[in-house]
Amino acid sequence: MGLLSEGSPLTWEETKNLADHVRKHGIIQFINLYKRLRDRQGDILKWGDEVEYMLIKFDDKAKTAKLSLRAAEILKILNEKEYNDPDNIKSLWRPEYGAYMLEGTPGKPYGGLLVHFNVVEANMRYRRQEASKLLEPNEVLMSLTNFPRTGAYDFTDPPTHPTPNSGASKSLFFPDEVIYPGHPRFKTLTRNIRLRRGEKVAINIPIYKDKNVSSPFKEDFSPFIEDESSCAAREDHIYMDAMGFGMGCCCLQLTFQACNIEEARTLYDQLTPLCPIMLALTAASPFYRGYISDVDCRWNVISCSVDCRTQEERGLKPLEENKFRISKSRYDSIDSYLSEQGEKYNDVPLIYDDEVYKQLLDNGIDKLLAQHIAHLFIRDTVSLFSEKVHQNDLEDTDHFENIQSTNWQTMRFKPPPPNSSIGWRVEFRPCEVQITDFENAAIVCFIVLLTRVILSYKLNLLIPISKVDKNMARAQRRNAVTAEKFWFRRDITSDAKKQDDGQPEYTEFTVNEIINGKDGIFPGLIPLVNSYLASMDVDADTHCTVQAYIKFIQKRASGELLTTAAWLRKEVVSHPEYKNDSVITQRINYDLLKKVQKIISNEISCPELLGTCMLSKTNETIPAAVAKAEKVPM
Ligand code: GSH
Repeated sequence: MGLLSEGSPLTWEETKNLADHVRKHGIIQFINLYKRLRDRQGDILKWGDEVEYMLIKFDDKAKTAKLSLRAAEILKILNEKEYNDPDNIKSLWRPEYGAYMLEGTPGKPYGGLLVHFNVVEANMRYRRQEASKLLEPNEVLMSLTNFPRTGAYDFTDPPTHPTPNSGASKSLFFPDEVIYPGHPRFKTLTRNIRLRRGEKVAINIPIYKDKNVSSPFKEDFSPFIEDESSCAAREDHIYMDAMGFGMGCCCLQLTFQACNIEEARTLYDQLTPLCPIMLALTAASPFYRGYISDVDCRWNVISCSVDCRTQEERGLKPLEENKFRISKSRYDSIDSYLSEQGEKYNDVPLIYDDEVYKQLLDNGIDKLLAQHIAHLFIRDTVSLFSEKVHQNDLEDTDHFENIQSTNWQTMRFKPPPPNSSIGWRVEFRPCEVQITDFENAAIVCFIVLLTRVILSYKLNLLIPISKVDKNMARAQRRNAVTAEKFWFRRDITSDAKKQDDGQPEYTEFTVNEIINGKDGIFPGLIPLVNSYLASMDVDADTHCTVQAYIKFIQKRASGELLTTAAWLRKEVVSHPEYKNDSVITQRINYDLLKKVQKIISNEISCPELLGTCMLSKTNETIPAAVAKAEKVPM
């Protein structure tokens, strides 16, 4: 997340009345920036990771683990360093949705050298230590995708209480005090999403039907019997009713700077079919509101948690006040490719305002980019600050960013910010965050290596968008890595013309086949990465580190190592206090997170999750001689 605009939020009524104003000026701002920057060339490949963390507070006497709501206090201290010496910092820290969340990135982006792969994990470690130094005794920073008991009884430190009749969420379970208090964006979004939708958000995730779960599973929400929750809650599902259940989850994101707009469009498209595959491979969130669910990933939870579509837009009522039926939430997978190569795979009907689309075309923007932007702009603003209403459309881009940054999709196509040295970028957003720095570094380096392989070998991974959507649904199912098959392009190495051998362009593979290859049928992404690496000069330490990461990814894909989600499930169901009722009690939660803490601090090993050779040679600094030897400019 970039630096957030600050100011005083307008009321929902005021914001709603300015929706067309924001759209109109947002489009003009995009047109102006496009004209200024479309021919920008020669930016070099840079990239960076973003890790989201949670603060956990243990009570060893009471045997509880709760979310500690001190992120704002800690962030204030972390940000001082940046404020005092912005050019010499090794990390950047930003707020996120939860009052218990922190987002950390490297102080500077990494570049094109292979040796940069050797500093990723050390920098992640540095960040974890830097923030951890500011914690109280028994407080721990964890990169957990979801806290198992969010919204269950007594889940925060200090204790908080939901306010179903007032406030931003009006949740039965998620108190407003658990929303980050230091910036108005988060509460404003929460309130406006609920008000725009016309009712609370409704998240229903299938419960894991262990043998002692009642059938049907139905919770009693009294005394809120008349509350809309009793209608929205579905049988055999874990019901949640607040944005915090979704946006309170943590993830691992990557941003790439491309050398020009064309390369950015190629990367955006080529990484799209990998989103569901990487979601399945990084699955890490099987627990919600103190229950074991039947899904392994956060994706649909967040999607429903910010679903601001009205009943008309969701197709439940005829269109009267609203303009469009909209098939997806603002948080979902992308709906169209951007490169010429991708055009023929855009098989999902795109909703947009014809006038906006035409205005973009009339200003020299090509069809593919115009429809992408017009489609993002079917959304209303859900957060507007009084200071930002009137802007200079030739210089400012806040209205464009307002809509762009609340379209939370698997991929994000990012124009250069005004007056900066930053080029066209793409963001890769599906991955769930893992428990250890080793795992997160492995995933990050694997994805960056894939981008190099895609660009150098001119790979083509494209499949129809509708198939990517199908894969997104499959990726979230329990044990998807080993149990599911995913649509994937059959021949990714030869170009489409040469490929006309009468066979279908895409077929279904397991994650193992996609990552490790299938004899004589599919080369596998890792073998391609390895052949790319074999052609490069790389120093011994970086080689060792990258090989450890690659082996780890291979084993996760083959099922030899458990996914984080599978490991978390296993820990809970084998706990002596577990009663086969899919309930995660305070004690089970405490023991689970204590174990996570010991894994992070290397007090215990966890070979079923991490393997036995998770030793990288990661290093905080790049030796000058190594950088020079790679003969690539720093
Ligand atoms: N934690 C999220 C996930 O697991 O996918 C991603 C982070 C995110 O999208 N955060 C929201 C946001 O708007 C918080 S409301 N971030 C700023 C941005 O995306 O520009």
